Amino acid sequence: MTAAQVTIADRGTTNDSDTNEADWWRQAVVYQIYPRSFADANGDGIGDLAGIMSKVDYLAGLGIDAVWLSPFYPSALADGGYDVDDYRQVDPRIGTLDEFVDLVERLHRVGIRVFVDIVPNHSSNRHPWFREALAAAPGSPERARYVFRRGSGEQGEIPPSDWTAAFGGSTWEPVGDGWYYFHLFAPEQPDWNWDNDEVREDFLTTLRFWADRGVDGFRVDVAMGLAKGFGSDHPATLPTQAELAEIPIGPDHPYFDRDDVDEIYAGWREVFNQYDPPRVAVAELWSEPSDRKARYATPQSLGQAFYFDVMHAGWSATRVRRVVDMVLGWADQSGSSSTWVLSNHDVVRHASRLGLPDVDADDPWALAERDRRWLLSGGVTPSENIAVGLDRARALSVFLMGLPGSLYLYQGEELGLPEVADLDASARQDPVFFRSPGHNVGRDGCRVPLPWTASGPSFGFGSAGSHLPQPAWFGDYAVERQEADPNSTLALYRRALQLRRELQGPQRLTWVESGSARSRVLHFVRPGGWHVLTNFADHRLTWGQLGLVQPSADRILLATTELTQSAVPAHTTAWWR
Ligand code: TEU
Ligand code: CA
Repeated sequence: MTAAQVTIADRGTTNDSDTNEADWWRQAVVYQIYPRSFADANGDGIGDLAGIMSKVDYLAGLGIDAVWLSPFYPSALADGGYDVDDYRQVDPRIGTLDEFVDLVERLHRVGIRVFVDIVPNHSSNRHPWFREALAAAPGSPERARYVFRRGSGEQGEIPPSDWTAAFGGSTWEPVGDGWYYFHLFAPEQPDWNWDNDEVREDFLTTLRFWADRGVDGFRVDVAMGLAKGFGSDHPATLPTQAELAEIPIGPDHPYFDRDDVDEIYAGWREVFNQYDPPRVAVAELWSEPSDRKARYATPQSLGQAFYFDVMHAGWSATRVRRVVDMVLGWADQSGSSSTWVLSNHDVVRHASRLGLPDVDADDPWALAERDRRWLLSGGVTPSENIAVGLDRARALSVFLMGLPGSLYLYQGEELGLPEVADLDASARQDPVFFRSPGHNVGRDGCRVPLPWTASGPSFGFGSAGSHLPQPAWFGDYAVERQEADPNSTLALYRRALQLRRELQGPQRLTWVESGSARSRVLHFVRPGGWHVLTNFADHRLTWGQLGLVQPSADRILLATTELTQSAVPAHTTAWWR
């Protein structure tokens, strides 16, 4: 290090034993597959397990440690499969259980582990137990598996509360006898009653079912929503929506992040630990920054948690720095590892997002709000924003790849794929679009099937169409094209992930101050002298301005744009040793 570099923080988890087999997940790269949109082997326009099977070599070539499969269970697709009819079966449109077992074996053979998605907050309204609940009388054991409440008024015509659901509309759906069931999301997604022993037992059966079939880990949907504070039939009153909005999520909230969720996951942990190696899990948590999130990541609970905070930091050295420190702190606090995510099936793809004008606000939801408005206004993107977005996406992704901890990638981000922001209303599928008309166009734009070839039907997704229409420009991003281009985003991901594997060490980093450019640059060193530096400025910065002596060419490991003129260009991450 030169004299200009000052170590201002040194962080790490107490557990550096990543070489232990049971700890494989701590710094794993997990690639999310949205099965319906990955690859379609039988040409019906819907991605399937056989399609994933046909891409095992592609997945192995990426340099990932695991895949996470979004729901592939039988479903009416009222919410893209997050409305599960049967937790222990494969949707016949996607494949069979035998194919699933086969796929897990094939992936294991090439060193890729498998996560499946568990959706424990709600079932679908076609689940046999929900059908039984509807057929049974109020107060029956069948209804006790879900969250039923009687309405007020003579006939129960007034819903139990005026709460609004996450996708719009009321959280209460009447069933015709003066009673209502509670749904946090769409009416097709009735919430389970987690006070019910049969429900608890059934989920343990589901976890064992998949673990017995070789599944290594579970991604837990809406992990903070399970415990409800209003399970009994007639509490005096429920807060109004306006009052609810003032209750911070946590112990006093009626349904988000209550303390009693811990006990549920302690039971799951017992099941995980009955396997060798122990099964792992990651909690999906949407909430503001809070130390409470680390609870889900302890060894007594799910073991790891998604921290989406970096997604909400946008393109800003100071905000990203703050989030990185915060998340490393939570990793320490929980004895787990940090998790880094820029994209998933619920958000605008980050290659598009990072090209939008910044909103410099402390509100963690400010950027999500900007994205919502952008989509609503038609998602028009000037071509220079597309280029900037891609440069920033490459830089930020490679920055995160350098951080200690585990990284979750979303299918297509390795292609630098932008959002399909202008889908026609007639093509949309997301309940968010239908339930919040004129307010939110929904999440279909990040779920459009992948382009594998530059031309041909559905750009190689399948032999025919695709269940969400692909735009003409999709071919430009095709895997085929990027495999032939050493400067492609795909080539960058492959190279960076391979290097990451070689350079990976203990979960520790040391921040380095970057001269006068500090507010526009992040620079850290990992054990072994692995330097990671990102220039967030929209102009180049010379090594002198960075307070650094230019590393000789043979020390440079990687750069997300070409390093020229003794400078790090705008929107660029460089690694050197
Ligand atoms: O998402 C949880 C969730 O809270 C979402 O409403 C999230 O806030 C939103 O999608 C952000 O745009 C999970 C799944 O990831 C999502 O796909 C499902 O729709 C949802 O649960 C219900 O199962
Ligand atoms: Ca198919």
